[in-house]
Amino acid sequence: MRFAVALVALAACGENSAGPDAAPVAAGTIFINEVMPSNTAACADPFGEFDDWIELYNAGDTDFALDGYTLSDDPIAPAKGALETLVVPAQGYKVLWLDDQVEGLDHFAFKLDASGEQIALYAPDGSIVDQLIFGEATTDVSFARVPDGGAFTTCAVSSCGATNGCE
Ligand SMILES: [Ca+2]
Ligand SMILES: [Ca+2]
Repeated sequence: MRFAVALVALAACGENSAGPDAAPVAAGTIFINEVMPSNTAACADPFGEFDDWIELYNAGDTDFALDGYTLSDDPIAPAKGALETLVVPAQGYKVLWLDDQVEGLDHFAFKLDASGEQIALYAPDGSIVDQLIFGEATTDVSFARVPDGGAFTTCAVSSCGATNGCE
């Protein structure tokens, strides 16, 4: 009897997640806005370390909670990094450190390959919200969408946590 009740509860939960009250769609609103696979002097994390970083940008007018979203450099393992309680503020930015260090929720257990690879943000349903596939990266030069949310270019003057302009 208990088993049957549990099955009914699971089915109801699945229906709700696909219903009209589902979480807001991130694609087209949340962007991987800037990526730096090789950082020696551009932007330091709160511990003073020049680690690999990416910047998310929220083009929307409301704060966006990333609970259930994941980040990965490997399409075979999209759930490498869980974004948990992180929030991208409305019209704002969130810098994430790919440093393989245990330094907080905005630090992740993998780094970017400066010789080229990819980085993608996944929605809770596993779909890709945004991604960048990049070639060899120049040290302290970022791949950045200019203007914010626009097309990728390279920026010798990067802007972690601030609007992209390459200057
Ligand atoms: Ca660090
Ligand atoms: Ca920026």
